[in-house]
Amino acid sequence: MSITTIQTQPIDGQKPGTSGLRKQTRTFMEPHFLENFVQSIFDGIGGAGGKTFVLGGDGRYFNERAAQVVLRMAAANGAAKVIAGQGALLSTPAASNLIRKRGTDGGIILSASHNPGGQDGDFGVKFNSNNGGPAAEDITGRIYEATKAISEYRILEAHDVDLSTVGVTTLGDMEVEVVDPVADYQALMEDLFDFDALRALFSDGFSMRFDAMHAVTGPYATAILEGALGAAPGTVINGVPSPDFGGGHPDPNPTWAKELMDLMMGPEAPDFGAASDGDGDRNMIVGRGAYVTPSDSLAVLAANYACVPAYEQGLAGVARSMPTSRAVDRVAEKLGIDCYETPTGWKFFGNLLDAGKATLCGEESAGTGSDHVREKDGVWAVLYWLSILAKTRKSVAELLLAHWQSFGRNFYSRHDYEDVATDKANALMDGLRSQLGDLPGQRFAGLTVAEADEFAYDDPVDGSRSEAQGLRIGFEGGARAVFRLSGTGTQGATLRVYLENYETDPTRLALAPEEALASVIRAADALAGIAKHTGRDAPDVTT
Ligand code: VG1
Ligand code: CO
Repeated sequence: MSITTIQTQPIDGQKPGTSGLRKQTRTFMEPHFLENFVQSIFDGIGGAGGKTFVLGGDGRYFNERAAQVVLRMAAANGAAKVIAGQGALLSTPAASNLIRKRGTDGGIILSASHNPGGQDGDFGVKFNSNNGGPAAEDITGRIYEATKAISEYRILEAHDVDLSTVGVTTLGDMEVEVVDPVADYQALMEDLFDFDALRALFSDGFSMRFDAMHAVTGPYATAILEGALGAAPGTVINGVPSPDFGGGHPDPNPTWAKELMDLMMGPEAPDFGAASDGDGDRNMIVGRGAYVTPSDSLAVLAANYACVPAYEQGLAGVARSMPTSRAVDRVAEKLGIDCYETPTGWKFFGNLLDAGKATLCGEESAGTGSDHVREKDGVWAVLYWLSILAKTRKSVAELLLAHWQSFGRNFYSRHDYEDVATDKANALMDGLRSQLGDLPGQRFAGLTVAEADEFAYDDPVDGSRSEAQGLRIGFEGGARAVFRLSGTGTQGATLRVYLENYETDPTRLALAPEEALASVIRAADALAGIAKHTGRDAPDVTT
């Protein structure tokens, strides 16, 4: 087998976004596109020589082809070993776990996460560091610099590695170990949770539905819920990963997981419902007739830490992304622990978790996780909820109401305007940014602005600063609107408007979110001119 050095040129647009590099699948399949980026990862981390990496992906179209390219390039770049999931599959949290458990130098995850897959969908590549978490901004910055300077890449000429069977083989001088994608992850879950208590819940007749959305969590949820915990066969639906996610959009929210939502809001609803995304790091939680917003979910998990063996000694602290509602802040206050506010994207939690400052983290985009790995973790969140339900034997609706009665309710919604022309989205953000200083004291749709700024984050662990992380407007009375542009889309710009209103009046806790948020929705449009700039009179997706 020989190593070939291929001459290449920088390709525009290889800047990693919120979570790695995401592009349309067809773009990734263009000549040199994947190879340039993979070589730039190796160059950006100071070379692959002698290193060990984890490799896996969410099973979308091009997953296995891309995995073979990464293997040949890792071998040609002198890597000592790659640990790959069988069939090139690994959920993102399972990859994070393997990186940590096996003490590797990092890992490459092939996924565009919640973006649709298939030849006409999206693909993505992400590098995770040796702590198991998404590479921090200094590393993604070096990878991006490498994409702009690249002139050649190295690849081994070889046949495909057989990834279909567990075991150890070689590729050139590099060792390839193919592992069961589920086993180590399941063992970790058994360490964290009381599986006996969960088994007892199911054997007492508790019913649930887990929608894997034809994505990577199918094998994990089936092995853990139906296998280890004895949930009824059929608990996991859409449980076989498919290259185009069954033609669906593997984003677990009320819009894209409509099948599950309809079931949970109807007469045949089981006790509990959950869904996960393409790569298994997101979760949606829904009880019978009760949808749980991700922001509320984080707050409920934090408040009920004593229901899980791994956390019953107490939480070191909690962290949430800036646009996530402040429901968890109130729990932290009551528990007397720190609450950190970070920019959007899981990479910003890494330092807090590594330093032992935070135990639980969460994002409004259906991501919750803890210090057990360095990624958000969908199946983990489901097992955490099940632990609370097993311990309290209350319904989701009862738990939520009790939570709001003691902490107040942070009504919350996110409005997404997708595929907006980039110049129009930028004009909206620039226009709003330029007014920030003058907004306090002004009234919009009946609400008075109390404060307005552009969020910047100073990492309390390494002192790094991340600027321009979203525009936030606080109103008198506690309502808030946040504006930012997505960093995971592949077409045009996606404007995200995050809306929040805080309520403590016991007679108003059960209001419909649209009603409780009506004034802040109007105020957000009035001050940013959403309709005027985008030409849209309603969001494409509301979560
Ligand atoms: C979105 C979410 C963010 C999440 C990111 C990756 O980013 O808002 O909270 O961390 O996706 O999630 P953006 O920049 O589009 O708003 V995943 O599950 O797609 O890796
Ligand atoms: Co994801």
